[in-house]
Amino acid sequence: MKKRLWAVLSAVCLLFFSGAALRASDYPKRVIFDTDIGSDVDDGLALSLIHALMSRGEVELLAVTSTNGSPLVPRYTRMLNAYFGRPEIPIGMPRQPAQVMDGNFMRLTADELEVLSVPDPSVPIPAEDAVPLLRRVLASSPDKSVSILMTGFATNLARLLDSSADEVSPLTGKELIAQKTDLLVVMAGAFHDRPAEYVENNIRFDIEAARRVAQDWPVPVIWEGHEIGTRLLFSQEQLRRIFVMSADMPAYISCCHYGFPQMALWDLVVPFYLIFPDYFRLSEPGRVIIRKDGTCSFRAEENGRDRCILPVTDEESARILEAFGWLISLPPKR
Ligand SMILES: [Ca+2]
Repeated sequence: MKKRLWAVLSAVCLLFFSGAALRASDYPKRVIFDTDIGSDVDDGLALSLIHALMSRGEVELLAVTSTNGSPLVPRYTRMLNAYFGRPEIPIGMPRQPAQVMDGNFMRLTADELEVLSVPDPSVPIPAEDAVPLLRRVLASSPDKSVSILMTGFATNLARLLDSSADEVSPLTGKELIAQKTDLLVVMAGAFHDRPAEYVENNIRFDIEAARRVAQDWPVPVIWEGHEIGTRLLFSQEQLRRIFVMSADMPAYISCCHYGFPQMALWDLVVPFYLIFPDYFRLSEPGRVIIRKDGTCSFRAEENGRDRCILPVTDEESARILEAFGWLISLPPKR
């Protein structure tokens, strides 16, 4: 009898505490994905992972904004969204991009899959100017309801921060971010195991924008440094096994066209962290400093806005890769 009572009490406690951790109002998490998709293959994999989280009811993707100004980006992104049955997700592009990178794997993958995924490829792709799109999405969202995920350089987010009041909102960009978002998760910088003069790509491609975001972003920021993704690798052989039941997925076909024997999975960490933070260990609170030459460092500070993801151990890496594999090979709901 005692045992049964204990079991009932334990179940009630479990329900209570899990309910506290996972309030219904927290899910699905509303996200904006800001990316330099096409510069490397892992942005597309990260977008596939977001779609899997969306199919599981954990995420609602409000918009994809690219900092890569390549004309291939809207075509590739729409193909990927359409493959998962969501061709209507708005796509934003930077006016006067800081960088244009035509990853050929985008063209090859779109050539192969567009006809199968997009109902009518002749319909113009609804890509629009990124900053007005970001402002519109934020202005129409409830307070503190949006998390922003950044896996490219910071051009769009710095311009959003500097944007003025307009017809969609009387708030400045900084006020909108403070009112409507709760968290920014960023892949940028390097905080462990790298020489002090190292400049990470997502900072190097637009140093001023990265400095602006690091200095003035008004809500908490989680930083994934370069050292995290370099310990999260898939080989082509691992990918072949992961996608054995779903070899027609854009993520797999993109990796085949990309052709590198090994892929580091920096950008997947960003959406994965948002939903599964317990897979990672974080630094104490502090502040990320980005210098004029693009080098950066983290300084511990009481009540600091920032935290860095700590380098993953071999055991943590194995668990995270296992979860990545399941998520990116999850077929769309038909
Ligand atoms: Ca990226």
